[in-house]
Formats: sequence, structure tokens, C-alpha cells
Amino acid sequence: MKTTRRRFLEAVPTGAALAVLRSASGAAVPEPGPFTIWYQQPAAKWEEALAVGNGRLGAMIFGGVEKERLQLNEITVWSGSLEQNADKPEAYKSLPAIRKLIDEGKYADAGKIVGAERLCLKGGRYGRDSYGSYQTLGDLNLEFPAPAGSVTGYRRWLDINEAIAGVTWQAGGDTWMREIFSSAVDRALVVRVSCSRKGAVSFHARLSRVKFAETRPLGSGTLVMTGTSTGQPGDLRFEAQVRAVAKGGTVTAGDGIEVKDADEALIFLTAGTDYVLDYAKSYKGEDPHPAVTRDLEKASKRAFAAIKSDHLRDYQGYFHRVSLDLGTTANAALPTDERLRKFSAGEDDAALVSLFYQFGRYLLISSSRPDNPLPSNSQGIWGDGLSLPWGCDYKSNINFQMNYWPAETANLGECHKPMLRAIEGLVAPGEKTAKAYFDSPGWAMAYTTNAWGWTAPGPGTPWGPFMCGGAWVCQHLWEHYSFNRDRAYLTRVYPVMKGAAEACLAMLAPDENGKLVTSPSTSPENSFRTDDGQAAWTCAGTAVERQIIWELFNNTTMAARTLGVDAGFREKLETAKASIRPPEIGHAGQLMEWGKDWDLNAREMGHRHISHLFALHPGRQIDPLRTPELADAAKKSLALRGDEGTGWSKAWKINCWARLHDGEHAYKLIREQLTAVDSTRTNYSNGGGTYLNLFDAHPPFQIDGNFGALSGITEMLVQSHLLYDDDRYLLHLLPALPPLWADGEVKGLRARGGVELDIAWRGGKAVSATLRPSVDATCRILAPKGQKIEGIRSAKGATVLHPASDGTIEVKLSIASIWQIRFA
Ligand code: FUC
Repeated sequence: MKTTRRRFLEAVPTGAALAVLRSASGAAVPEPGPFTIWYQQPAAKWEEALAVGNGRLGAMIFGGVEKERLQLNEITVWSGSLEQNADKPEAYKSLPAIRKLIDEGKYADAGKIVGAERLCLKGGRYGRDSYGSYQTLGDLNLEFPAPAGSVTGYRRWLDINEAIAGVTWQAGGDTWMREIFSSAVDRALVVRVSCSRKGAVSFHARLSRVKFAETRPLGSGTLVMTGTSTGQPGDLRFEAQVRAVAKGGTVTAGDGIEVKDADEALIFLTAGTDYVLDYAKSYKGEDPHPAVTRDLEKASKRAFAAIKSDHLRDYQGYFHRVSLDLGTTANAALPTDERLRKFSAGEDDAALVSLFYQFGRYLLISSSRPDNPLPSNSQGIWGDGLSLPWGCDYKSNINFQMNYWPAETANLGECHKPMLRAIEGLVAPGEKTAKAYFDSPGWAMAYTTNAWGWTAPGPGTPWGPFMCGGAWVCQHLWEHYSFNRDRAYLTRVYPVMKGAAEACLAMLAPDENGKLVTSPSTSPENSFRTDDGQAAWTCAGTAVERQIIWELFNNTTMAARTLGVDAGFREKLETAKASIRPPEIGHAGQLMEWGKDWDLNAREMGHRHISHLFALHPGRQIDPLRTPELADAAKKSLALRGDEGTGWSKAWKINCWARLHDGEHAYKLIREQLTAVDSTRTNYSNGGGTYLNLFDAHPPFQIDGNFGALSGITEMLVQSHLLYDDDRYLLHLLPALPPLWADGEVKGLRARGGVELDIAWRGGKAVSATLRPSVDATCRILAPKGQKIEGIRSAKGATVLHPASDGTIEVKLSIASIWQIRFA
């Protein structure tokens, strides 16, 4: 299929969509544009509904003509509570016996003791007891009179350029429309119901929840729903309020809100809970009623046009920072479900990939605003039911981190903040965990966390006792600094990194050659068979734990050096880092996953976790430019694992192939990730893909695959993870461009060192690049393979190029100048 250039992608002006039909009050029905995800039928199930969110308050829109269901979420609606007895206080006493068994090669026996002594004491089961689960807030149901005549021209959409969803249809000569968005400025979900005929708008609105809530009228045209997460005393309390305001007609409230014969109606919904992210307060905050009431009073007094324009200014302030043009094909004109099905069947649709890319950015902006009370969870903020898959928590052996991989690179650094705050909040509970399991200072988190500061190991094996979750999430603290260079921020988070490093020192023990390894150690959720036939999952020194700790020690020493603090501790970490057993290559040429060469005896050769590739991505210890043999071994490991997997597993592999500079293989995985999936049954091995609403399918729905793919596509275009000097970075332009994306343009990506950049390419070759440093930055630049940098200049003149022996060019870029690169 022929690919034609598309010029309109970048910054489509607000309201540019064609106004073909107008409602009685002037609301215009928009036509689908390049940023519209749209369908010609209502959602038949939750995975077809469309998501809106303001970071905290979200809805899934089903779009029925007579019955509209808005399934509601508020990010702090969680069952469970702080578990004070999660840690086994004397678990550390088992360490010597376990280490001895491991040293003797009795891995299965060592695993038995870990299972008996080093899991949590209490809690930890998703959806049950104190661990709890993220939950639905409830539903806003709208019921309309039967349409006068047959329905034609039905369309349901989500415009991610505006973060506004809508539904339109015609019946009996009338045109109907609903527009729905969640405003961060007004802290409210806003719905406008309009019709081309005056006085035609009538409906009944209700608030409901499967359990544990009651609704009552509150003054004219307002309902309030209050409840608790599981109906038990001490539970989290929530409240939602909804109000209808009509132009013309009447509004009354009883068990629901009745709007009759209006020209147009606005519905406002506000919500909150008594949750606060504060361990010292046992996560119990204030009664939500005053804030929910205040938000409703404020929003419902404002005009729709004012709310909408504030919403657009706010949302587009994030969204418009990046544009991506990979070309477009005829399929771009089709409804999104058809496009996805055709793409799954092998048809080309480059614009679907860029839409999916921008949808990932939309999802992060919509589930993780800077002031969010909690970070984006494993379903972002969108989930129906009282007990969601895996508690819908923050699984820290990959999933939590993957949600935030693209935050900095895709120019949404502020959206990273909820995660960074949550990490700081793990120190207090994590100190108990470090003390209990390692008798050490500092803090640790095992394989997962939840709204209640869970840091203990899980209640089962092999997943529960992975103890490096805390060390892993600390990578994000340093990354936020390396992209933004804010010393005040680094000063605040440095003690968090240091605390995690202190606990890691206690996790390490010397191996038979005096090299440091973790013991006991696991490779997340995978197990092996030893050469003498033991089926086990505990050993010493899994690759992932050594790599995570290397990364943490590396970042913590750089942070201490940047801040000029802690010389003694820094030295201790540097010495320890140099003694950590480095990544190893096994007999099949692969990167070894465990402490011994057992990869070919793995219980599951195609296991979805590729933990031992941490050093390739998201780490930086392995890279084709610096450690080509290890990079080849990583490639071999990827081949042994295969491309099958869950949605997030495929997404991780996109990042890995991008880091291996293999754009073709990365693109193969993007194609597989964009396979239309219908099933919601949990599949751990080979069901990964994308639902018709473009949510990632594990299956079931898990948002990390959306964010992981966003990160992976960004890594294909720019990489900046390699340091060539203390805290100075190498900018690698177009490191993994697939042949199919011959012509394209990306604008507004961010690189470490504080640089924003644009690149345009034709025929697979870079034609121009622009760098906008946000600090004075010295960096090195590597041109795409086969190309050279001829010059870099700004309006003030050219910068001197210092070619280095590795083919890179060192340049000094001053802030407040825009630098243009010329390629040969
Ligand atoms: C980890 C993964 C599963 C799933 C769960 C939420 O345990 O192994 O595949 O993603 O987290």
C-alpha cells in the first residue's frame, strides 16, 4: 500500500474539525481527524468503552443511544488498609542457613526455607484481607427516551488531541450529541447533552455501585453517593456528587435526576475519598465531603465554553509537546476497530502506529497528573469491579516501572511525579522490611506495592520473595534528575536512593571467587532445573538482582558526587559496585539468567519476564556500542525466549530490540502488539495484543503494555542512556529506524542531560535535527548509522565539533539557543 506524507499531524488547531451539524444551542458535531479513535457502534463490553481521565477522576464511556453507561473511577478508591504485621520481624535469622544450603548446591532445600521463613507474615493476597484491591467508584447511568425513528449516522469517539469523547447519531430528523471529558482544572467530569431541536433533551440520571454505597438527593438537581470500599468499619470512605444544569426545561432530583424538555443539559460529577498517601497517618485523610461539594459548586457555576477552553489549554500543554509523523495510508480513514483488525491481518497503517503512540501519551496524561494522590496503577485509573486483576496494584518486578518508562523520554516529566512521591512514601514501611529480612539499615520493597505502602514479600513463591523492587524503582528517582537537572529535587530524593543502597549492601554476599552476589536470589517468577535435576527457583546471584543493584549503586554514587555529599559512603558503594559479579555469557551464547548456566533448563523457555535483560533495558550496563559481546548474548537470550508473550512482555521486547539497534525486529513486535484481542481470560504466555479501544491486553487489560510500547517506539527514535563522562550523555539519533518508516518526523522528545529534540528523515536518512537544551549542556551526538554530522549551529553561530575516537561528536550547547544539526 502506498504511503503518502501527512502534513496536518502536528498541532491540529483546537476546534479545527469540520462542523457539519449544529445543536439547538450551537454545539458542533466534529468529524474524525488524525487523532480520533472512533467506532460506528456503542461498546459491547468494557474493553470497547472509551477512557477519559484528569489524572485522578476517570470514566469509561459505553455510548448507548437510549442507555449511556459511564463507569467511574477515582484513583484512591481502594479496599484494604495499612498492614502493620506484614513483615516477619525475625526473618533475617534464616539468612545464614539459607546461604549455606545455596553454597552447598541444595537449591530446592534453600527454596523451602525461603518459602517458610522469608515470605510475609500477614496479608498480601490481592483483593483479600488488608492487601485490598483498586475498585470502581460506581456508574453514572443516563436513560433517554426511545428515539423517534430509526437511528442513523451513529458515531462514538475519543479525540486524543482534545481529551474529549463523544457520541452522535440522527433519529427522526434530529441530530443528537453527547460530549464527555474529565477536567483537571475544574476537578470534574463534564457531560454535555445536546440536540438539534429545541426542547428535545430529556433524560434520567442515576448514580449506582454494585455494593457498599447509597445515593440520596441533595438540593435541586444534585445527587450524592457515599459508601465504603467493603462495607466494614474503618474502610476507605468515598463520595461522588452529580448535578445536572439545563438550558430551558426542568430539572428535579429524587432517586435520580430528571431532566425534561431542555435545549441542552450539562452534567457535572465530582468525587473524592478519605485516602491520603501518608504512612504516618495510616493513609487516613480527611472526610471527602467538603472538597467534593466545593468542586461541584465551583464547576457547575461555570459556562461550558469556559470549562472546555481551560481543559484544552491545560491538556494540550502536555499533549502538544510531541508530534510523530510516520506517514499515512488509506486505512487511516476507517473506524479504529476496522483499522486494528486490518493491521492485525497484515495491512499497512503507519498512522495507526503513531495514533497508538500518542494514545500512550494520552493515557499517561490522563492517569498521572503531577498532583495525583497516587501513581497510575496497573490499569491506569480505569477498572470495573471490586476486586481487579492482581489487585490492580503496583507490581514492582516490572509492571509499575514500565508504566513510567516513557514519562521522561516522551516529554511528560511532570507526569512522573506521582510515582516519585509514592517511592518516597515507601521508605518508612520499607525500613521495617529491610530490618526484618536483612537486619539492615535503609529500606527495601519486595516484588510489589499497593495504596497502603506494602513493602513486604508476597505470600507465595516464586514471585513473593524477590527483594529488589525498591532498588529497581529508585532508578526512576535518578532518571527524573538526569532529564531535568533539578538539584533541589535531587537533594530531596538522594536519601531515598541511599537508603535503598544500604539495604542492598546487606543483600550481597561474596561468591566462591569473592565476587558479590545476592543470596538468596530469584529471577522474577521464573524457575530452573539444576544439572543434577533439582527443580528450584532460589539460588545466589540472579542476573537481574546483580544488574539492578549495580544500577542503583552507579546512580547513587553519581547523585552523591553531583551533590558533593557523603564521600565515605560513596567510596563504599563504588568499591561494592566494582565487586558485583558482572553479567555472564552461558554455553548457548546467551546472557545467563541465574547464578549458574541453567538457562536451557528453565522451567519455561518462553517465560514472559526477561528480567536478566534489565541491563539492556531499562538499565545501561549492556549496550551494543560499549559491550558488543554482551549485547550479542542479550540477543541470543531474546531469541531463546521468543517473541510470544503478554502485552507487557512484547512491549519490553520492543525496548530491548530498539536498544540492540534492530528496528526491524522492534517493528515486528509493534505489529504483534497491535494484534486485535477479544479475550479477557488471563493468559500468561501467548495472548498479548490490543483491545478494540486500544487498551493493552495482557490479557486481561493491563496498561503497562501501552506505556511500554510508547517507551519502545521512543527508544527507536532517540536514545540517551549512555554516559561518556560523569553525568554527561550520548545522544544517539535514529538508532533503530525500521525500513518501513522510510520518511517521517518526530518533534519534542526529551533526552538525558536536559535536551529536547526534533528529527526529520527521508529515505531512511536523517535530514535535519534540532536541539533545544533546557540547561547548558555538553553532550555527545551519534548520527544514524552510515551518516555523519557536518555541523551544528544556532542563530548565534556554530559550535565547535570535537570528534571522539568512537565516531561521536562532542558539543557544548548553551541554553536559550536552538541548535540545528546538518548531516552528511
Ligand atoms: C506480574 C506478571 C504478570 C502480571 C502481574 C500483574 O506478576 O508476571 O504477568 O503482569 O504482574
